[in-house]
Amino acid sequence: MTVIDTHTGGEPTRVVLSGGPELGTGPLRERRERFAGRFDRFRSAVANEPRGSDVTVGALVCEPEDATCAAGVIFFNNVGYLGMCGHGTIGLVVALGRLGRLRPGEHRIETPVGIVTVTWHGDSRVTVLNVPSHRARKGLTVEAPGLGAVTGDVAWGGNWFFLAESPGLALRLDRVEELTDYCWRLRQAVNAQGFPEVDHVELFGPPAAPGAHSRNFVLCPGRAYDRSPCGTGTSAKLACLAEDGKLEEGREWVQESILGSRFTGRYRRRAEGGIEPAITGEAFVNAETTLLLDPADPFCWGIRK
Ligand code: PYC
Repeated sequence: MTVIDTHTGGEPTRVVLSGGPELGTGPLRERRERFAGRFDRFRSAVANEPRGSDVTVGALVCEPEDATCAAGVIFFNNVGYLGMCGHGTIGLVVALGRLGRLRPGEHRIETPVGIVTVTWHGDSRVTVLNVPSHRARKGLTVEAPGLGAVTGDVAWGGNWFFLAESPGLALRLDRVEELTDYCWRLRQAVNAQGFPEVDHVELFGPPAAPGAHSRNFVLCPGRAYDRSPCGTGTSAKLACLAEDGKLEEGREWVQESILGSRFTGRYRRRAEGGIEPAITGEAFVNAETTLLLDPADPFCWGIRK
């Protein structure tokens, strides 16, 4: 498989350009199901050790169904598949730009959960006009074993999130173990309370650097934390801020990750309800390489958990 590796605010994306599974045609939602049902070993070979790691997000480039789109993409990770991926889209666009497959300017990209419009600024910067985002539940209180009662919101930003204030745990790299344990328990409690689709948990606290509005810690479905501020998570946050009247339409929201990397978000309200979020971030290319699959290798298809 030929791949190009990028990172967006510290979070890796491995873009699979060729040699991946042959998923045929049709809506990307259906092709993602085919990927999961018949070709899941490709996901594991790319994302899991020994070639990948728990934090690797894969991006399989596909022919789009909609001819107005420049590309289609299916995102995946160490345990499964994503709907959309904000940092991954930024990485994909910078990778395709480097290869000369995209020019600076606006393009449409098809994902399993809808079409997003991206602007490649011609350098490391990309703006993603994400899928419509909304809050599904405000102020859900869950009782998680060992954590007590925790209140947060459930929102969609291309993936499902539970968003809550950090319970006094500092959002710092030296607290990652505690943050991971906290978010994992929280996710299980939220899932048990009628939200089985929520697979990301996002905690918020004050920013560490001037100019940012907030810092976050995002735990992904495979127990890896997002090194970037999480594009779909920032979209979900914007939906909550918009519904609470805490951020005006068009105003900037600077979201800091646990590393201090930043996304800048803003939104437009939709007449149908919810918002259209726009997220700007930066990605850099780390490697252009070929992944080799040797059937004699006992770990050819990756080490699954
Ligand atoms: O940036 O949307 C994102 C994302 C989802 C999972 C990891 N990053």
